Amino acid sequence: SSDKDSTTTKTDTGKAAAYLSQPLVSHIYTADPSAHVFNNRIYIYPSHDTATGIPEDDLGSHFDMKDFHILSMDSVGGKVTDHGVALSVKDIPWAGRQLWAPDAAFANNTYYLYFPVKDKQDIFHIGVATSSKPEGPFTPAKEPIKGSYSIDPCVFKDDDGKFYMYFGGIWGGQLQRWNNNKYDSTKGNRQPEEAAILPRVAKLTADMTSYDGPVKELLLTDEKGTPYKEKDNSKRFFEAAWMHKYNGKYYFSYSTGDTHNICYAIGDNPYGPFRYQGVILNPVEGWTSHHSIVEKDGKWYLFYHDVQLSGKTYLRNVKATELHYNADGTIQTITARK
Ligand code: FUB
Repeated sequence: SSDKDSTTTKTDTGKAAAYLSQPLVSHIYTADPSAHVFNNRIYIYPSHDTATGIPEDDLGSHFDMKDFHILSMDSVGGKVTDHGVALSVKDIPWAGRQLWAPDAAFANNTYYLYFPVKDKQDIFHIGVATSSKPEGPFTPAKEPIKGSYSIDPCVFKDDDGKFYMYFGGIWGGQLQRWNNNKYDSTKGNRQPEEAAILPRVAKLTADMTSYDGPVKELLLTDEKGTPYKEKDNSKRFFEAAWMHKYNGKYYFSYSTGDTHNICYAIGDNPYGPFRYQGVILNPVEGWTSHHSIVEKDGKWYLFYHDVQLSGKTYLRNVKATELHYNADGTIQTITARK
């Protein structure tokens, strides 16, 4: 209905207890929630799912998103505001199609929105857009970030004020086509015995719009320190990178894609290596799983999505629930199925 595709500002309300694990908004479909606390308020940077009639395939062509809406709320369980269209694919000079999972950061008195989109040759790159307000509207740079590729940027601010971008996604996210930061359109998915493809990391320059040096691979290993093979698909990286810090340790979390887990691994510095610790979120309804983790007022929250409202994998709805650590710093696994 036209209501589902509304681009106007709307609000949803709900009572705190019942609200947890219910869709944060239901007047539009939203996914891939990257949550941040700016000015003591929670801002969520999600994908905006719509039904455009593109048939489903293994490359995710049915995820045919055209703009972003930013959501905000004072607290999890409180009133959620949809700030309307913050950036449209038609306003990004280099963009072709498929505006996928974004993230945001604040520095230099400016809010930066980072987004993956295919260029006019159908190759994913990551772009940046700026605004004076966390909810936008955002003005995109004329070119993608030089040296960027693939999807799902996560921009992490370390305690020393340096920012790092983690990114990448295999299959439809095209990471398998990039080796040593060079593109080869003939490279397909890896075979079961081959080394698993690794996520990427790049430090950002002080102006937040470029990479400060070459993109590096982020080494992920199993509990024993052994790097993964492609066949280790219940634990190896697929997409949805997120980084957060807890008690001085770096927690890198991600989706395993075709096995639908959100896993995490711990490291001692932003470049890793990262050793597997377990599952944060068991498979949800729908094929994709994509999350973020944020602290607000001393509590930790997991933002994630499922397809409760539509039952369709490409029409998702974002949710939030509390996340709990054990005394040893491990995270308690969340099962969010209805
Ligand atoms: O929303 C499109 C894609 O689906 C995202 O980029 C992936 O992380 C998956 O959630």
